[in-house]
Amino acid sequence: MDSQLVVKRIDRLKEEKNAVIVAHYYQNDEVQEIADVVGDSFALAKYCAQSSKDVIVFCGVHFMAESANILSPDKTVLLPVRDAGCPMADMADAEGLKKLKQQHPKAAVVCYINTSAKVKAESDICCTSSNAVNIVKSLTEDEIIFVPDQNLAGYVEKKIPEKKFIKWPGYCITHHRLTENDVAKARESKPDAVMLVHPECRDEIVREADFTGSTKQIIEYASKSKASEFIVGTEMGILYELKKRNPGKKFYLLSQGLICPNMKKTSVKDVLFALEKMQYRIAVEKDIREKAKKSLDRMLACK
Ligand code: CIZ
Ligand code: SF4
Repeated sequence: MDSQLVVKRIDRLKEEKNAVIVAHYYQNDEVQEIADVVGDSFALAKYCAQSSKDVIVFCGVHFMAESANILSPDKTVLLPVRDAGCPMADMADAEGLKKLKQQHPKAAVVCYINTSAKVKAESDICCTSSNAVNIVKSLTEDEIIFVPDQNLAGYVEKKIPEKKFIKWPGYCITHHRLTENDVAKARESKPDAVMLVHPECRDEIVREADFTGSTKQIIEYASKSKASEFIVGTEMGILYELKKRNPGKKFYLLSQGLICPNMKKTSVKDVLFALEKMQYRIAVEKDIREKAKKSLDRMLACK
């Protein structure tokens, strides 16, 4: 089917079903182009909750669609590709977390938004890469169980050394594989560029960067900056929004390996099939959903 026809059909089905399409910054360019809103996982989940639409097509990975469902249980949330998951979120399980909590009964449990609903349900408060430092600072507990990203946990720990961190040994396969050699090569080839990286990268990388932040913070930083060239150390999909907002600036990927295969699974055709067949519905079980919502609500109240 010709791509214009696909887009026309999507538009018609969107009207018919009172649907909205949201896409994460890491999605394929074509998907970001047809989306009604593009953002990070938390901004999208919040957007969905206040939207008047009945159906949300969530172009992202599983935990993001779950978060949208947790915040708007009355809406139909569709994930266009059933097996689009986040390997880092899959590294943490609720049973393991329960055991860890028993070993550290005084610790507060902070879960990164990149977790399953079941893990969120076992946590005291959720965080994103934008607000992780503020969230941990707001807690009275001296001990923190941080799940699942060891790199984000280490980043927060450095800013709040007075607290003791028990770090779940998870990591993002895409960000974790960046090496100091990648950084050295990128610096050498673009010596005047400002280096922006995500806190899911290892400490060796973060230490070398000019700025570390979430996707949203990287986009804001680059858009405000007077510099004209940037090396970007996060998933390549972000380049679409960076270039769109900053047509006069140049962006280079820190490494060609910065691709999240799961984020790239969704195509425009999958969005069409999602709307045609109303697939794949993401609906978290009620008791898990309600418990998980507490950790998200507590994060919302914290800001
Ligand atoms: O929370 C998100 O959307 C992710 C995975 C990254 C970020 O920095 O926004
Ligand atoms: Fe998960 Fe990393 Fe992919 Fe984000 S980029 S969805 S953290 S694997």
